[in-house]
Amino acid sequence: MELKARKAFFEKEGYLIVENLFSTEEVERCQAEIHRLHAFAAGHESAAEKTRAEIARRHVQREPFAKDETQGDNLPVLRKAENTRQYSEVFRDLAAHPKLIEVLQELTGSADLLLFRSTLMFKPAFHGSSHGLHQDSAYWPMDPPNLVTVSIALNDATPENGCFKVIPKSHLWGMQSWGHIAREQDAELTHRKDVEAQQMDVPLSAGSALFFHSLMVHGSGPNTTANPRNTALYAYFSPQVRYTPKDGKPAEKAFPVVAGLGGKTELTLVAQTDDRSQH
Ligand SMILES: O=C(O)CCC(=O)C(=O)O
Repeated sequence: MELKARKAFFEKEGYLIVENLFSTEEVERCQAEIHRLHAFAAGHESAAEKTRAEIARRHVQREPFAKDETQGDNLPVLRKAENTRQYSEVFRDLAAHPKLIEVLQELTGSADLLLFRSTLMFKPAFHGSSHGLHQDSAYWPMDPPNLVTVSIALNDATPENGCFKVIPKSHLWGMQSWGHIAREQDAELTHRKDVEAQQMDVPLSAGSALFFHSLMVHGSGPNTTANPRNTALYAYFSPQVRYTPKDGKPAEKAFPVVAGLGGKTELTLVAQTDDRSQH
């Protein structure tokens, strides 16, 4: 699909699949780094890696439904790792990869792009649990709610190992309420009987990417197979989006710049005003 056709599809459906965006070598580099991060979570690192391993340990979350189990070779069962760009060069570079930026600039219509989130979502063999259906913008202090997320498949993702599920055109529904995102293996993905039947599986081959609007309803089922389903997930926004924190969250926040903005490395957004300053 041409870039312009991709944008039209995204605006109509709320999502876009780009197949084989990354090469096998690029995916293997990410897989090796994921293995490294799991080793860090287990406390295994060289002296030279100590600082980044300590930061990584503060950002990984264990799978809440896996109790004390481990994966093979005694690695912990992790659900996700947040803020990967703080301790992983591999995932910092991936966030600003020119192949991603080209699509994101087209979808957002902005040459300037900031990074809201850099996460790894893990679904280890047999242990990966469900993510209930939800809209990301219902949880994010950003207005207008039109961020773009990309989920890059780092293994083949299928309905059996917990690939994404989306509801096409649901980004046009406005903000709604969804309940808990973390759900046990056999839990239903939503209590909302009115939307249940509209879910569509999005299988992806490793290296392919799903882009979606932050109001699009999505989730994922459990991993019931012996094959892991790991993804790199990034959310981006243009400087037109304001930071609108509530409930005692910091009044200003620095966001990494991944494209444009005169080559600045970050931009600090000040809460609920148009006053933006750089530090
Ligand atoms: O990767 C997944 O399985 C779901 C992630 C998700 O829904 C999210 O982080 O908003």
